[in-house]
Parts: sequence; structure tokens; C-alpha cells
Amino acid sequence: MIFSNLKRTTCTFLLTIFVIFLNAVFSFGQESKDQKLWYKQPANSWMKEALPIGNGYLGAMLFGGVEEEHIQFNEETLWTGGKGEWNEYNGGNKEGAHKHLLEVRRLLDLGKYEEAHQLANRELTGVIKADKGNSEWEGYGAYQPFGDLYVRPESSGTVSNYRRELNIDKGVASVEYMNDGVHHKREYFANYPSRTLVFRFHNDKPEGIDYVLRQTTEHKNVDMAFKGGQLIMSGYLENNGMGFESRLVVESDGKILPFIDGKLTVKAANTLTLYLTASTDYINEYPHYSGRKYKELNKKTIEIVLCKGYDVLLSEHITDYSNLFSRVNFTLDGADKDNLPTDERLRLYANGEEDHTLESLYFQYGRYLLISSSRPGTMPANLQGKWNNMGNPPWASDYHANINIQMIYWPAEVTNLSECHEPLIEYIDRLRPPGRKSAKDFFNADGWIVNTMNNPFGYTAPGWGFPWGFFPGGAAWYGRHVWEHYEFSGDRKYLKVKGYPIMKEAAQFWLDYLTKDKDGFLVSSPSYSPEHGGISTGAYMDIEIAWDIFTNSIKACEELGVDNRFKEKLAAAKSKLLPLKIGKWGQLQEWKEDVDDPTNKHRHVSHLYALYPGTQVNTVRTPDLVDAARVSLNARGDDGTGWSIGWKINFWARLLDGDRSYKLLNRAMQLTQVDGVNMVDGGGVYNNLFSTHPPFQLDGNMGATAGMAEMLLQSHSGEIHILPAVPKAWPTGKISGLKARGGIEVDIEWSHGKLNKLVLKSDHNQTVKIRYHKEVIRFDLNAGKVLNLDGSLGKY
Ligand code: FUC
Repeated sequence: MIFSNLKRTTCTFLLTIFVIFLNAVFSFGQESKDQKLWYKQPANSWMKEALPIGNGYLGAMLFGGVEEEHIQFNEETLWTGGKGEWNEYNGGNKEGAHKHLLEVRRLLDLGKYEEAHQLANRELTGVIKADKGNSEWEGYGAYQPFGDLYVRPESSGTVSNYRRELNIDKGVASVEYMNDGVHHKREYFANYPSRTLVFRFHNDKPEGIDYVLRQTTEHKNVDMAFKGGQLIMSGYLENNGMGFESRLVVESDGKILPFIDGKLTVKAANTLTLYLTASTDYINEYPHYSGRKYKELNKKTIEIVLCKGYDVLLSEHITDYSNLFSRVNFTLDGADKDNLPTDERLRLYANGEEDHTLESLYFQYGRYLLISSSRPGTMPANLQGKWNNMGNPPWASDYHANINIQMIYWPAEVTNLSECHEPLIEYIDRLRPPGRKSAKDFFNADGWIVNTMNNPFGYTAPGWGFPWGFFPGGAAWYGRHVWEHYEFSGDRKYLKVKGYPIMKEAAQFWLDYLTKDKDGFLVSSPSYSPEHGGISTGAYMDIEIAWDIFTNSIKACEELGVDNRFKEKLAAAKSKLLPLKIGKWGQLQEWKEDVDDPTNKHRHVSHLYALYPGTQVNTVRTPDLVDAARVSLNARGDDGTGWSIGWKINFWARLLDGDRSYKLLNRAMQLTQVDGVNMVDGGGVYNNLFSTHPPFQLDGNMGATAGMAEMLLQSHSGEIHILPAVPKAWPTGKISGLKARGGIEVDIEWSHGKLNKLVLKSDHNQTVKIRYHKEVIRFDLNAGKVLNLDGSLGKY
């Protein structure tokens, strides 16, 4: 669709006024110096060097090559798997599997663990296509790359002053260099309101230069055509027939020649602007998960994009993005090494040089990645956010619910990005229909469950092998997110209409699933501590998760004044849960039996769920259990995969040991070049600040961001704890815009390790307890008014 000049002018005029208004409201770009990742050379490696941009729907990795720019891109719903691949696919569910449950339990009661495991592993596993074909994820599906865009600017002679950067205050990436006396500048951004990726190539050669553009995809069955100024790539996945289409608008002041041999040449141009959108026929609706009119959607998107044009899209993007990003400012005292490229800073950091600005940059980068991969109306961020360049990615790049997806969302509320949490909650809600069937099929229970691996096609059954695949606790753990979204926002309507129904059903499953042990305590049988150890009755993570969903559902009933009888049932079950136990070497037990191995360094530390993200074990009410958690954590050590180290930053913050949290943060930020898959002592970051398991997983980034917030502010035990775990390494700093439960915005300033200034804002009247060290004081917060406190919690 080509717009007439008149139409374009009118529409641009109206939009410009709109954007001027937005700019006035948010006055972006006037802040102090912007935070950036920057490099003196293009990227070679997708995983370690390329820079990510994204708008939730679409993601792109930018390489910044001089001779050829490579932009690899994704659309969040392009997945193999589902009914399209295999008509019998039904979320892994297996009718009647529960008939074997009693026998598994009986064997466990007799102590016949191996037999119980064999039976469970045969009968309680999810159904997956037997023929694994040529992909590990055949029958289950995997997140797919969409395509690759290559742009070759005519170039010759030497290149100087090269700079590749990602400005995370604005969400804009750029590349700049001189080539043979010509200045080249590229700008890239991912606009969320207009669902588009935008790339601009500019040079100042008076007569312009030529650009050659091509687009590829690894998928077969694809048509590529250039029509009306748009490169349209459409096709369907061979695996499941999923239809997809991308549209790339090519705009230039040069002459666009005919599309020949898959290439488009733009002659004598000073500016080449590309607008890219893509979508598929996927919809997140059980049981078919298809039916989106994706071609119409793309057409409409492009109409709007053409109407807006580059400047409007850029302003709209910066306004939209920085409205979220700028809510939190974090400054740590120390030399600002922004004059050094990020890879150089990482090398120095690995050599032991102090760089606190790099740490605050890493904190903010987590927020950048969340905003870029999870926005209202999108799918939630998966293991790699929205960025993936492999047809057969590690762990399908899916939604793992035994730590990973939860960790990705840990920073959402506390770092003031509540809206970015919404896609997870929406996804959780939509897992309920298949999850109900899983609860019935496998356990003859009401309520709903998910297990370890979830995909976009409602896979909620246990995985197809145990121990890794068995984790019905996933849904109740999701319930913590649903509840926290309420705790932080105070949105009762949300709790009533969406949150509580999800939680209630998740709690219902545990009411049904728990059984009495011989001492009359409620335990989960069978259970496996996630990916660690064998089958058991009463792996403590289950008990802790049940405690959590019962506790929070009871609170929700009270808040809403509903379901009194159900609430009483929950309270009765909660009082009979197997109590947490301290074992023979002072550890918090991982299982009902006192069998923990003090030399075990396993990456999962599931039994400390009660410490973080749970609240059952906390310094205010359960000091003995806190000590036991510390013993367990010391035994597990400070190594692990990216996410495991991320979790430990948070654990130590909850144990109020800021120096240990800091040690782990420092460990998490060690530069590494290791790729492949490392299950034991991986961790670290690549040059592009992606955290690695290895391989790259978004959870490690987000665990660290959440951990830093947790070091500075906690609000999980009925009080707002200021600087609970600030490390000696951060004697002076300030952070503003963090959120405490109750929807309270908190600004903190400290110097020489001591609080200087505290500012609290609430949008409704409430009374809060503020803790600073041993001091706890009550304050009334008045709606819309600011409470200013000094370092001794005195009002001023
Ligand atoms: C869990 C972890 C693995 C990995 C995978 C994606 O299963 O045990 O380490 O992170 O998720």
C-alpha cells in the first residue's frame, strides 16, 4: 500500500502534534548521561556479541558489520509443535494415567523407591510423539528463528572511528563509522505501539551510495516477492503448517531497482529506511491455537507505519519505552568508565578492577531486556526472551516452570515494570484449560497444574521422562506471580476477576493431591525435588509451594471477602503440612528424610523456595530456619549455572548478607567465552552482557537484576526494609522508583554505608512499617503525598 503524499502529510502532521504532546509529558532525553553498551568493532557471534532490540512481538539481533549488516530476527509466535504437527497432540495429557497413582504411592510407602520410580516413569509421564525425527523437540515444538536480513552498503577503502552501541535509556541502537571519507550512520529500534522494527542506514556522500539488500530464512515453503515497495516473505512451517508472513517496507531517496535473484539494489542513496513487521496464524487459545488473520494484521501494521514515518515512529518509541525505563534510576558511586567499550570494561572487571557503574548498567540492562521482550498483549519472554537463531534451540527455548520463567519475571514488580509482568499472567491464565485436564488425567484431582516444560500449545502434562519432567508445583508457583502482581499494584478488580480464580484453582489441586503420611502430616506423593535426586514423598519444595499458594489464597479470600468455607479448608490443610525440618548437619532439609549430602553442589536449590521467592522462611519470624537455610546454601557453594548464581544473589539478600550477594553478583558478571551447554559451573556474561547458563538464558540476567533490587529494598514480611543487604562494596549510592508491596514507590540515598534520605509515595492512604537495621517505625502514607525521611527515619 503506497500512500499519496497528501495523505502522508496530513497524517504525519497530526501524529507530530501527538508526539510533541507526548514529549512534553515525559520530556525524554533531558536526563543525565544515557547508559550504553558500546563496542569498537562489529559482532561476530550471535550469542556473545550481537546486540538485542525488541518490542515484545518481535526481536532482532544486530551485528553491525561494515561490509554487510546482518540483522537476525524473530517473531514470538513462530513455533513448531502443537496439533499442526501431530493431530493427537493434547498438551501431553493421558487419560486414565491416575489409575497408577495409588500403586506408586503404595510402593513409596513400602520404601520401594526404584519400583515406584519405574512405574511413575512409565505411567505418569506426558505423552509425546514417539518418533523423534531429526529434532530433539519433535512432538513438543521449539521456538523458531524467523529470518535474516542482510544489507550491503557500497564500501571501499579504510574504515575508521567505528562505534556500535545500544543506548538503553532510549532503547535505540546505532552504528557509526567513516569509510573512505564518507560518514555512515545507522539507527535501529523496536517500536511497540506500532509493532515494528525500524532500521535506518544513512551516509553523507554527496551523490549517495548503493545498498544491496536480501532477506533469507531457514524455513522451506517460502515465497519472497517485492510488491508496492514491500518485500513480502510468506510461507508455512514444514513441521506444523503454521502460516507466517513478514513485510519489509523499503524507503529511500535513492532509486530502488527491480527485485532480482533475491536481491534488491538501491542506487545512489543517502538514506535507506526499513520497516519490518511479521506475524503468524498462532493464537493462544486452547485447544487449536491457530486462526489469527496474520496477513491482514501485517497489512494494517504497515499502513500505520507508512502513515507515521520514521521520525514519528522514533519519537513514539522513545516516549513509550522511556516511560517504563526511566521509572528507576540507579547510581553507585565510583569512576564512570563509560569512555571504555563494554567488552574492555568486562575484561578489566574480570581482572578484579572495580566498576560499579558497570554493575548498575547490568541492573538496568535486565530492565531493558524485560521491556524489550514482554509487553501487554505479547507472549511472555521465553528462555531466550524473544531472541533465538536456532531451529533446534537448547531446551526448545520454551517456558520452563521449575525456576526459569519465574526468575525472568522476578524483577518485574520491584523494578517498577508491572505492565511487563502482564504477559506472564495472561499466559498463566490460558494454561488453565489444558492444566485442568492434566490434573484430572494424571492425578484425578481438581484444579490445574503445569509441570516442568510449557510451550505455547498448552503443554501442561508432566514431561516425558522423570525425574526432570515431574513438577506439578509449577502452577502454584505461577500463583505467587499472580498474587505479587496484586500485592504490588493493589488492583482489587484484577484480583477478583483474574488473579484469585487462577490461584484458587491452583490451590485446589494441592488440597486434592496432598496425602497424609503415617504421622498425619500432609505430604506430596510422589514428588521429586526439581531435577535433583530420586522419587520421594514430601520433597520440600512441593510442601513450601503448597504453603505459599494456601497462604496467599487465604489472603486473597480475605481481601475480597469471598469463599469463607474454601478459606477454612485451606487454613486447615496449611496447618497440617509437613513442617520444615532442620537436619543432622544443621541444614534445611530438601526431603522429608534427612538425607542431604553436605558435599552436593547441585544447581537447583529448590528447598530454599521458602526463603526466596517464598516468604515462609524469613528473618523476622523464623530465625532458626533462616540459619538452617544459610547452612544449606553455604554447602551448595557459590558456583552454578547463570540462573543458579542469580538465585543465590537473591537468597543471600534475604539472608541479609549483602557482601555475599555482592560476591555472587561479581561472579555472575565475570566475562566468559564458554558456549555449548554447561550444567555445573557455568555462569558469567558474554560481551553483549547476556548472562549465560551456558548457553545464553535470560533468567540469569533477570535473577541478577532482581537480586540487586532485593539488596536495597525488601517488603515481603509485612515491613518495608530499607537497605537490608547493601554490600560494603557499595558504600554510596542512590536508587529511585523501586516498588514495595502496597504499590509504594521508594527512593533511597545512602553514603558511607548509611541511609541518608528516604522518600515514599503511595497512591492511596495506608499505614506502613519501615525497617532500617533494628529500627522499625510506623508511618501513615497519604494518597499522592510524599513522605520524606532522613537517615534516622525522622520526618522532615
Ligand atoms: C532447568 C534447569 C536447566 C536449564 C533448563 C532450561 O531445567 O535445570 O539448568 O536451565 O531449565
